[in-house]
Amino acid sequence: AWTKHQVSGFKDKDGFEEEVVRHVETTLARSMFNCDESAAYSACSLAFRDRLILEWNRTQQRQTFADSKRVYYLSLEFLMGRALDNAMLNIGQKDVAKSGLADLGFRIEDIIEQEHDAALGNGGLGRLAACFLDSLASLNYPAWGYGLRYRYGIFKQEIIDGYQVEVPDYWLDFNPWEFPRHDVNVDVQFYGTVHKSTDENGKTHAHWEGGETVKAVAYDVPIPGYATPSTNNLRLWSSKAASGEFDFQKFNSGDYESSVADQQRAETISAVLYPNDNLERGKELRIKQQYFWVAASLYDIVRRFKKTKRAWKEFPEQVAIQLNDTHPTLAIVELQRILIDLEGLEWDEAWNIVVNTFGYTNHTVLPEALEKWSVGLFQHLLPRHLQIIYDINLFFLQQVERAFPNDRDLLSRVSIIEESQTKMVRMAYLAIVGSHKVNGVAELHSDLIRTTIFKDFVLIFGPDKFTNVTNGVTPRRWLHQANPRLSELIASKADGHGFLKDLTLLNKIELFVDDKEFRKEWAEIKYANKVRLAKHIKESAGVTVNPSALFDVQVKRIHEYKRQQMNIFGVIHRYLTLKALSPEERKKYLPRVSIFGGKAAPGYWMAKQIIHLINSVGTVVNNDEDIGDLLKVVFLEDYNVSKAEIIIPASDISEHISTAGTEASGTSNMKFVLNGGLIIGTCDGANIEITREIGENNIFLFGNLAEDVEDLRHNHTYGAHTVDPDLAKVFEAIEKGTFGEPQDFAGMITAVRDHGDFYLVSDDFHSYVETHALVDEAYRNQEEWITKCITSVARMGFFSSDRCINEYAEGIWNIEPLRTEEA
Ligand code: 26V
Repeated sequence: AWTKHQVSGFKDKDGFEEEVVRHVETTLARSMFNCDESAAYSACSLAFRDRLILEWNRTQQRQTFADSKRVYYLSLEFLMGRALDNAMLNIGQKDVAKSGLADLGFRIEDIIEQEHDAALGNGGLGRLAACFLDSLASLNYPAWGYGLRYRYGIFKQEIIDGYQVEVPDYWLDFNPWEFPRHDVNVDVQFYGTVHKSTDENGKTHAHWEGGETVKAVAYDVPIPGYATPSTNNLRLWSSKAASGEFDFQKFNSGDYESSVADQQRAETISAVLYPNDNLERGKELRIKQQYFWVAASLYDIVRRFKKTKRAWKEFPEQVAIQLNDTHPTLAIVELQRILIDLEGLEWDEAWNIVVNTFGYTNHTVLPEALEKWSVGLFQHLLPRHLQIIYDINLFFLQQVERAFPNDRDLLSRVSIIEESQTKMVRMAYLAIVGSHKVNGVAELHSDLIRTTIFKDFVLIFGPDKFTNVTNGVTPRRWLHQANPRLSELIASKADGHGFLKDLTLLNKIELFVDDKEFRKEWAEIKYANKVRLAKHIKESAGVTVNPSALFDVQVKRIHEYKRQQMNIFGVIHRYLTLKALSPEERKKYLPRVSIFGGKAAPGYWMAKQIIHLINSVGTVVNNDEDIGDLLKVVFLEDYNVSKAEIIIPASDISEHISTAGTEASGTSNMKFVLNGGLIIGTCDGANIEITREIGENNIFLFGNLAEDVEDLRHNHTYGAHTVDPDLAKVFEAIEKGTFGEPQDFAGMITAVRDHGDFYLVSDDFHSYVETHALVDEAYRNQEEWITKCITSVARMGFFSSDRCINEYAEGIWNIEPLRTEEA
């Protein structure tokens, strides 16, 4: 029945083919006789893009006409992955394309694979933003994303001799999914000075004269909803020199080189995505990116509001702006500046509007990830904004002082300005003070921010300002697209594909948990997905793995808190155990493939050491004839969204083993379970809610709890700290040179043994190893294992990003979906 409500697609496969041929012959100016896969990809994308554009325009018109409240999602990262497959599925015409392409002599999978990932993000935070865009469009919310159009996305990772090497990701060569809007551009100011003047009424006015202007040019990306005509917009800003191609003044006066240099400096702003995840370095270019993007986006939002000719006080009834972490916090200051300096509002009236407009999502409690910018840098780059920040802080501290008189300690703890050697602006505090809601991304995480890093603010503002919205993932990409056979099997038992729009309908499959035929097909699909991954492993890493072995996967950014080092130590422990057995005893062991993937930040020395150890262990173990298929260790190069779509559906067990209290949510944990894989994990982030939903018999939890971490760390520093005996044997083997030059891995060992084991690797190691033994045991009983998998999938309905977006819409944005014409 929903076919009526979707993007008007091609009439049939012939209609599709005609469009592809037309694009090959006209847009691409090629002949069908030399149409290779790359040209077929281009033409196919252009054909689908044409279908989207019409609905995209209609959606924008509908939203303008309805004149209802819009939400703007400000994120420096959108980890979109590929667009073509997603567009075909959301429009509901992948079948048409498949048979049309077959007629033209192509396999649809080969065509899909031609596309370069749009990798404008680091990891979980950026992928969450992409899932949110999919849900916002699928649920018909009037919503825009705003971000930066980086020329280089996250670097490509190559593994050379076991080491990570970074290669630039130039992805814009041919991108049919973006539309340059050269007519939509904004001049953004930097540096300069502030003058004050007094008018006839004695009121002072601030005027900021910028010292440098950079032009922001809009590039729009259509975001198709699933089974709906709604097609939303993602607007990405690209930086350009303000005076056009060249500064003709300089050009004419013979200063050609310096005019080129000016141009390049301007273009540098949107040149590259910062590749650190969870580490803030306070670089000037990074804050320039932030202000550039925030200023352009707010100008655009305000311009759109002004067209409605409403009074300013109605702004929060028309506009909700969500801050994805503190990266866009300057938007709070910029809106206040626009209202008081440019629009002439009084401070209090303006501030009221600002606070009611913004919501702030926190994504980490790691202190090294919390943004702080030096006051000096601000003074230089954004002098007027610094004044406004000081005023915001002054009024806020006065409010605190009135409510808590004579508590100087409290005042200095919550001040937006940190009075340290180098004075710093604490961006998270500014975001809290300037927003009406602050949310964490999983229950434990939201509790932690309320009781630790932001506890003073809970006291000041009351508990209602702080809330939880547990993350979710889009079932369109992470089930239907990544695992089409499983999606079909579920549809056959759940009355069709309705679960892709209401994921709680997955519960219908629990009725079939004992259905022989269903279970058989379930197992066959998992096996086929493993065969596909095995093929990829062979091609990319050169390792032959047995698809019948247990596939144990940890794919995510490499970070000490995520504890890939504990995983590889566990693998070494398994290897040593196997080696010590007789060939007869060894046969009783369950064959296992340990699969790793993930990027290290280029400057993160310890993370790079971890990658090197994983690869070195792989080289030794994979070539040990005593071991054979019993253990293989694979590091998959260049983990990204499109690789995740192959890896996740092939997992038997995946690792979500962060030190308790450090992983805010995790979202791949949800994707793995949704694809019929089980989890080994700590009581951290969303693992806790996953356990509550699927039942504790269906998950392998281990390790210390968040509430005990502080004491354990204290003991490491002041008590007797001995390394777990099994872990000590692992260290011994590394130090003997079993996996190559011991010096190469010394840092990983000293971190645990001599530097306080901050991430509790030793404390959790025993329970980790024991729990892996339970995994082996459980996997031997395939019947029970499959029951666990089916039951878990059936109970994953809660973790859809649709549920999550509905919670934001109701609890934070106060917006409603827009009815589409047919609805
Ligand atoms: C990001 C960046 C990007 C580059 C420059 C420096 C810098 C500093 C801090 C951050 C914040 C990263 C926070 C983050 O990625 N959090 C992750 O958010 C996911 C979505 O909510 C969540 O699932 C992960 O657990 C959490 O680590």
